[in-house]
Amino acid sequence: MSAKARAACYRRLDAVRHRRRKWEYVRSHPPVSPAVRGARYRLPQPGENRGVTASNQPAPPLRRIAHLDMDAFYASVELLRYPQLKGLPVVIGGGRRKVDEAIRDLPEGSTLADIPVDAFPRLKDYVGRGVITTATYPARQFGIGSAMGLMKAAKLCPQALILPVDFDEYRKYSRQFKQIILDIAPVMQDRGVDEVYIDFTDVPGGQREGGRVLARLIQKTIFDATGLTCSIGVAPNKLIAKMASEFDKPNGISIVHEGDLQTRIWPLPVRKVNGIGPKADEKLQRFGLRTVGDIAAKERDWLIANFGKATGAWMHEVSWGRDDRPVETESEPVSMSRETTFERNLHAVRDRAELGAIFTHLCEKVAEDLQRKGYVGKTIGIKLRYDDFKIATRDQTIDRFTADGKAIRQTAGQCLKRVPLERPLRLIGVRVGALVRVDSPEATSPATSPTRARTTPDAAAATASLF
Ligand code: DCP
Ligand code: MG
Repeated sequence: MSAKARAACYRRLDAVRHRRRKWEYVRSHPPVSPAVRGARYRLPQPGENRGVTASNQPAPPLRRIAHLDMDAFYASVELLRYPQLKGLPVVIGGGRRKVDEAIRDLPEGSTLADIPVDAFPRLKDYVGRGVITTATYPARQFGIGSAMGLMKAAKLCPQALILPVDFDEYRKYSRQFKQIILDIAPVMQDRGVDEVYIDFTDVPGGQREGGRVLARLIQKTIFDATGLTCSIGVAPNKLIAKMASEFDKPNGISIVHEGDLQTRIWPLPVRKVNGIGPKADEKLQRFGLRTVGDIAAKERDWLIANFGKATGAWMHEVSWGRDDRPVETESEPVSMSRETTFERNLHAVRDRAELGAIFTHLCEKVAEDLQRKGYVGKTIGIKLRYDDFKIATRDQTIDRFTADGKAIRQTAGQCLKRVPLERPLRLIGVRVGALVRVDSPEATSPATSPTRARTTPDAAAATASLF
C-alpha cells in the first residue's frame, strides 16, 4: 500500500475512533483492508502517524482486559511439594486422614519429595462422601473434574491418587501470585483464590501483540517465582477475556479482538458466558438456542419478552460481545476489626463487668460486619493498649470459619488469657482475620487444618470469669 493510501486509511480509522465513546464496542467496522485491521492492534511504530488525531491529540489506547486463571490450582500447589506425582492422575478432596499423616512420617533426612508414589492413597481405597475440588489434567482425561463425588470418581479412575485439601497452603500461593501481578500491572481485580482480571490498557507492553507480550511476561514471572502455570485471555472486555482464558488451557495465552466475535465467541455453548447458569441454559435450550451466536441472532425484544427486561437485555449485550464493566481494584478484605478507646482507663479486675460488656459488644459488632459483608474468618485476635500506650496483640486460629459473635467472643477470650492484665487499659479491640467469602468452597468445606489451641469446656468456663 502506498504511503498516501495508508494515510487515508488511518484518517478514516481515526474518524471512526473519534465518533465512538472511549471504551465503547464498535459494532460496525469501516471497510478497511486486512492489513490496516491488523495495524489497529499495534502501538504506533516510530515514524507512523497513526494514533495521532487531526488535532494532534494521541488517540486513546484500545481497551485491553486480561483474565488470568491458574491451572488446576489446588493440585498444582500440591505437586510443588510432591513433584514425584507430576504427570499422574491426582485428585484433591476430603479432609486430612490418618493415611495422609502416616505417609508424612519420614525417616531422618528425607523430604516430602522422597515419599514413594506407591505410598500415596488411591481413590479405589477411599470411603466417604467427599467431593473433588480439582483434579490434575492427567486425571481429567478419565472424565474426573471439580465437584464430582469421590466415590463416582473412584469408579472412573480407581488408580488416581488422592490428597486432602490444604486451604492455608493454597491461600499462601494465591497471595503470592496476585502480588506478582500487582507489581507488574497495578489495575487488578481479585476474583477468587485462583483468578483475577487485569487492565492491560495503559501498562507497558499491554498493547503489544494485542496484550500477548505482557501476558507472557506475567506468566513467566509467576512461573519463575512459584513453579505454577496459568492461562490468560486478553480481550476488549472482561466478558470475552474470561472466555478466552479457557481457550488454550493449561499454560496458554489467547488474544481476542473485537473482530473475532463471530469466529471465536459465537460458536461457544451458551454456558461459557459467565452469568449463564444451568437454569438459563436449560431455558435457552428449550428455545433451541445452543450457542452464543444463536442468542445474537435473536431480536433484543424477543429476548426481553422471553427472559425478562434485565436478563433479556443483558443476554443481547453479551451475545454481541459488549461489556463495559470496569476492572475494580478494590481488594478483598483480609481482616475486619472493631476497637474502642475508653473514656477513662479501665482495669481488668476492678472494672471487670464494664470491660466484659464492652468486649462482648465488640465481638458482636465484628460478627455483624462480617455477616453484612458476606465473610467468615478463622483467625481471631485481640489488641490492648495500656495506660503507658504500649500495645499488646494476641491471636488464635480456630478450625472452622466463623462469623458468629459467640464463637468470636470465646476465642477472643482465650487470647485475653495470654496477655498481662495488671496495668489499666486505654483501648481494647477485636479482629477477625484469614477471611474468605461465606459462599467460597473453603468456607463451606469441613474443617481441615488442625486447631492450634482448642477450647476445652474448662477453658471456656475460665474465660467466662475473665472480665
Ligand atoms: N474449586 C473447588 N470446588 C469447585 C471448583 C473449584 O474447591 N467446584 C477449587 C479448586 C480449584 C480452584 O478452586 O483448584 C480453582 O478453580 P478452577 O475452576 O479455576 O479450577 P482449576 O484451577 O483447578 O483448574 P483449571 O485449570 O481448569 O482452571
Ligand atoms: Mg483455575
